[in-house]
Amino acid sequence: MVPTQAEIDAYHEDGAVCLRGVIDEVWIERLREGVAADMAEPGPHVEIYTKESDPGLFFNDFDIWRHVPQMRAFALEGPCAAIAGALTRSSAITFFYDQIFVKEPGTTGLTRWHQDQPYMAVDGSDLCSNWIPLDPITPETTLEFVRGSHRWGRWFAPFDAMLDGSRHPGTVFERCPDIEAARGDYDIVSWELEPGDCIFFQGLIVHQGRNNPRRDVRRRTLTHRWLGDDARVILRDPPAEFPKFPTALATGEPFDTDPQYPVVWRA
Ligand SMILES: O=C(O)CCC(=O)C(=O)O
Repeated sequence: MVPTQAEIDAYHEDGAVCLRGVIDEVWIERLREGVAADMAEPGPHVEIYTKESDPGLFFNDFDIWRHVPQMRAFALEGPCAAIAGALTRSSAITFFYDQIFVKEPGTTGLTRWHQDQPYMAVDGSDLCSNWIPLDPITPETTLEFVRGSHRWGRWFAPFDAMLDGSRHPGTVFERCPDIEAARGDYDIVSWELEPGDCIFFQGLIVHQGRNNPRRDVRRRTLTHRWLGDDARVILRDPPAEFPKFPTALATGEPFDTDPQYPVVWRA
């Protein structure tokens, strides 16, 4: 699948674009198997945000491709790296990591308004994520974006709202405004999706993942983080949350000099 010029323009202008029918049913079924395998035997960094007494279950895991073969095959051989390459107009795409968000029926865990890139030791504008639903997504369960916010030139402090509410203690980032309290002031965009559809978005766009108040459908989603031409390591103090696994890379280096971050696509 090659994005159209209009889709490439939307990615740059809006910061997020929804591409329809880009992942076939065979991949979707393998990814569902991959989620089940990871939930049965999660990786070392898994986080469960719901408490025993909460309704539903909010399960979040990272770097699943390292221990689940279906996730590895999809990351390295699936269609998303090429799409990220076209959208970022890069000559090569390096795979940073994958992440799953499972919100079982009745889960009240919002993934609150945030930017992704401040959580990562990544500098540059060619950090591109994709969000792949494995269940139908409706307005109440979707991912929402503040259109064009990746061009604000602002970096918002990471926070651990879902675990303990703590915020990044450094001073390099400013605090994210309370977008939820003033939704009408922002140009918020979202889509309804079917399995096979995929949203691609830029690393600095402000976004929020909704709950799963529905009783009849699970909300299983898979995200990949792709690094295009200008992405470089930036080490901050305190260190970024990602990468989770240690690396010897230094500020200014491209990620692909560490084999943990394979180049998976070239133009
Ligand atoms: O699915 C969600 O709730 C949040 C997803 C997200 O924030 C991301 O993939 O960056």
